[in-house]
Amino acid sequence: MNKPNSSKATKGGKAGPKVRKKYNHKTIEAKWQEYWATKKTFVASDTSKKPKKFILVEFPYPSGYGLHMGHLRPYTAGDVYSKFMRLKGFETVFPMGWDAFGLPAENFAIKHGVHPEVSTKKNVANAKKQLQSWGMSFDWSREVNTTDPDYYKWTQWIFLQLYKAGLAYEATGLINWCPKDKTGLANEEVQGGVCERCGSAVEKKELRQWYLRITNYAEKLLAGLRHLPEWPEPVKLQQENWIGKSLGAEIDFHIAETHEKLKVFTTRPDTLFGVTFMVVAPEHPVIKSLSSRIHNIKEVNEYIDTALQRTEIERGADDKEKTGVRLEGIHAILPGDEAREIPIFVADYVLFGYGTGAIMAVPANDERDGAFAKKYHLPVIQVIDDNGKLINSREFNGEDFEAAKKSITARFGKGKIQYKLRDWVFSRQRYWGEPIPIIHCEQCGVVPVPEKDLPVVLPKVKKYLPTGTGESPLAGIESWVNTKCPKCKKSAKRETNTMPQWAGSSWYWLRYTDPKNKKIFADKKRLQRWTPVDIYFGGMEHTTLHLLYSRFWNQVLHDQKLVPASEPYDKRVPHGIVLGPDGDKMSKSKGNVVDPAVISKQWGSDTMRMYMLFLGPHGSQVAWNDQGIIGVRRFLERVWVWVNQNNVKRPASSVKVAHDVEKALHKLVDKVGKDIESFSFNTTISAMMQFISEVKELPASKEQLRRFLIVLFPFASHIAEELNHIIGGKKSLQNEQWPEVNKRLLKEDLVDFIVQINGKVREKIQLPPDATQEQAESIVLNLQKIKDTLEGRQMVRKIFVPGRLLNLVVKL
Ligand code: ANZ
Ligand code: ZN
Repeated sequence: MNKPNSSKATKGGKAGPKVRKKYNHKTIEAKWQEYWATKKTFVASDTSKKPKKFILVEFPYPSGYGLHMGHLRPYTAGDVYSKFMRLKGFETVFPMGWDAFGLPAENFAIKHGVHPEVSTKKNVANAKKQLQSWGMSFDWSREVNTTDPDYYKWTQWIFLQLYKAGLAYEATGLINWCPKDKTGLANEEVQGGVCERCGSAVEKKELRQWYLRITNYAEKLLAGLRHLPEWPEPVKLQQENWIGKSLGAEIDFHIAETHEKLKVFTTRPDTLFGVTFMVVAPEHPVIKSLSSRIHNIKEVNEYIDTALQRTEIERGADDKEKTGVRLEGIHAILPGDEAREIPIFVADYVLFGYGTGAIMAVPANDERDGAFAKKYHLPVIQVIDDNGKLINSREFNGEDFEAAKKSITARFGKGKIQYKLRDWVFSRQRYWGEPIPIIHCEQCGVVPVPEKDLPVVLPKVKKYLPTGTGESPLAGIESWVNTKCPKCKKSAKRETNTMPQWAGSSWYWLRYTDPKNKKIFADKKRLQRWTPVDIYFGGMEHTTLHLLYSRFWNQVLHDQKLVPASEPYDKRVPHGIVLGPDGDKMSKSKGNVVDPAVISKQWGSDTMRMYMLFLGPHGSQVAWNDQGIIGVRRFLERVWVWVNQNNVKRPASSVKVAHDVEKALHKLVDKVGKDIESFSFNTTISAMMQFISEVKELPASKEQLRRFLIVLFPFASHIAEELNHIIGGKKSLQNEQWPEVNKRLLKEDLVDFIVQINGKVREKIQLPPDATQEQAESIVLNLQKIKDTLEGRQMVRKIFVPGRLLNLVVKL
C-alpha cells in the first residue's frame, strides 16, 4: 500500500498515480444535479408500500434579492434529514413551493417598476435555480405557487368554507393600519407597536374589513398544543400566551346617577371590596353616552384624543407612567355596598379590545392600579390578609380567597373565560393577493361567489400601487368590479380587498400531497397517505403568525371532515438565525450580508452545506464566518484522496488494517445516525472529520468506502455520488440503505501497555490504543508501585511509544 503523502494530496490529489483527478466541485455538482433531475431521484411515490415521512420546510417568498443564508440553514437541515429518512427505508416527501403573494413581492415590484407578476416569475425561476444548485432533494413534481390561479382557486374555496361555517364575517372596526404599506394589518402582524414587515409605527383606522373568527377556535388551538409532545416548549408557550386564556368573572357595576350598567372583567372577583375606583378605556361608549353629565368633558375629550394616538403596546406597557382623567359628575356604586361611591376615570392603560374595556381597580392587589392610585391620591383598602383570608369584605370576611372568587362571582356576577386572541383581520387594501371571493349586491347583500366560478382571477392591471385611502387598487378597475349578483342576477360589485399574505401558506402542505388535483384541494386518500407533516423545520418568528394561522385552518378543515389529522405538524424544529461575520443580524444596510451564491461558487455547495451545519447547534444562532470554511473544504479533499487512493484491488496483507477502518466506520454510522435523529448536525460533521483523520492513511475495501459514502451522502451529496461512481457504484447513493451497525464493534478495546523504569518492565496496564502521553502518565504516575520506586529519585526523561509503553528514565 502506498502511503499517501497527505499534505500534498490534499492540495488536489497530485500525490500518487492513483488519484488522477483533482476534486473539482464545479463539474461534479453540475453533473449530479442534472442526474438527480433527469432520474427523478427525489420524487416521492404516492403508492409505494413503504412507511412515509413528510418533511417540510417553510416555503420562501421569492424575493428579487434571491435566497439567503437564512434559507440555506433550515433547508439544508431538512434536506439532510430527508435523505437520511430515504436511506432508512421511508418513502419520504420533501416538497417545495413559493409563497409569492403579499407585501414583500409587491413592494419589490413597486420599487423596481415591474409588474409583480413579471417580477415574481423571474424571482421564482431564479430561486429555483439556487435551490437546485444547493443540491436539495426537493420533489419538484409537487411544486406549488400561491399566485397560480390553479392554486389560489383552492385558497378561495377554503375561504368560502369558512364563510359558510360562519367563520368569516364583514365588520367595520378600528384596525391596525400601516401608513407605509398603506394597508390594514392583523394583530399578529404588529410587533412591539410596529409593522412586522416594514417597521413603521402602526396607526389605528376605522375600516370595513373581513375577519376570520379564529377566536371560536381559541380553546381548540390551546387544547391541541397539549397533544403535540414533539413541539418545543418555548414555541407552545408563545402560542399559549398569545391565545392568552384567563379565567375570571364579569361583574356589573351601576352608574349612580343614571343606573346605567358598567360591566367589568376581572380575574380577581375576591378583591371586589377592595375596589376604590374604576377605569374605562378611552374608546369606551359610556363616555359618549354620559357626556352631558360629565362636567369636565372638554378635558376628557382632549385626553382621549392624545391617548388614541398611542399604540396599544405603548398603552399597555407596565413600566409606563400612568395617566388619566377623572369623569367629574358621575360615580359608580359598589355591588354589595350601596353606600360606597366609586370614582370613574378614563385612562389609557385600560385597553378597549380586551374584556369589557372597563375595570374595577383594586390598588391593594393590582400593581398598575396601585401606581395609578398613588399618583391620583386614591384610597387603598386591604381585603386579603397574610393568610389569604378575606378582610374588610362584609359577610365574606374569613373566607379563603380562592373560595371567595367563586362565592363573590356567584353573588354579583357570572364566571367568564376571556382570551387575548382577537379575530383575524383578513383583508388587505393591496393589489398583490388572492381576491376575496365575495360579491356585494344591493338587494341580496353579501353573496359568496359560487364554487363553480372559482377562481376569481386577479385582474391584470397597469396600476397596482396602494391607494392609501383604505380602498384596494382593485376598486379602481370598473370592468372587474362590476359584475352580476349570483343570486338575483342584477348588477353587483365584487369585493375589492385581497387576502393577507398568510392565506396561501395556511394550507400549502396539504396541496403538496396532491398538487394537480382539479376537483378538490387534495384527495382524501393522498391526505391519508401523507399527513400530518412529520417534521416541520422553520423559524421562531412565525410562531404566532403562520404557525398559528395554519393550525387554525387545519382544525377547521378537520372539523369539516376534509382533512384527516386534527393537527398539521407532529414535530416542529426551530433553528437559530444566521448572523453576519460581525455577529450582527445580516442586513444590506450593515453591509454584512454573505451571499450563498458567492460562497457556493468559490467553495462548492457541498462545502457550503456542511459548513452551515458545522457552525453550531441547529437551535442556536450562529455567525457565518468565511475563515472556518477552509476546514470543511479540506475535509472533503481528504475524502476525495482517501477514496481515490483506495480504489484498487486490495492485497490480503491489509486485512488487519481494514479491521480498524471497519471499527471506525461502525462507530461513525452509529454516531451520525443518532445525531441526525436528534438534529445535532454539527456533531455529525465533527465525527466525520475525526473519522477521516483516523483512517486517511489506512487502506479500505470498496465495500467500506461505499458505506462511508452513504453516510456522507446526506451532507455532501455531490462529491459522495461522484466518488461512489468512481469506485464502481451504478446507482444513486439515495437508493442505498443506511448501513447496519454491529454493536460489538462499537466497544473501544484496550491494549496492553508496558511501564518501564530505566528500561526494566515494572508494570503492565490496559489503555485505549490512542491514549496520549499525558493520559498514560496521569495513570502510571499514580500507581502505588511506581510511586514507591520513584520515591526520592530525579526524573531525567520520559519515553512514550503510543499504544505500547512508557519508559521512565531516572537518576539512580
Ligand atoms: C381586579 C383585579 C385585582 C385585577 C387584582 C387583577 C388583579 P389578564 O390576566 O390579563 O386576563 N383588566 C381587565 N380588562 C382590562 C383591560 N381591558 N385593559 C387593562 N386591564 C384590564 O388580566 C385581567 C385583569 O386585568 C383584570 O382583573 C383587570 O384587573 C385587568 F388584584 O380586576 B383585575
Ligand atoms: Zn343580488
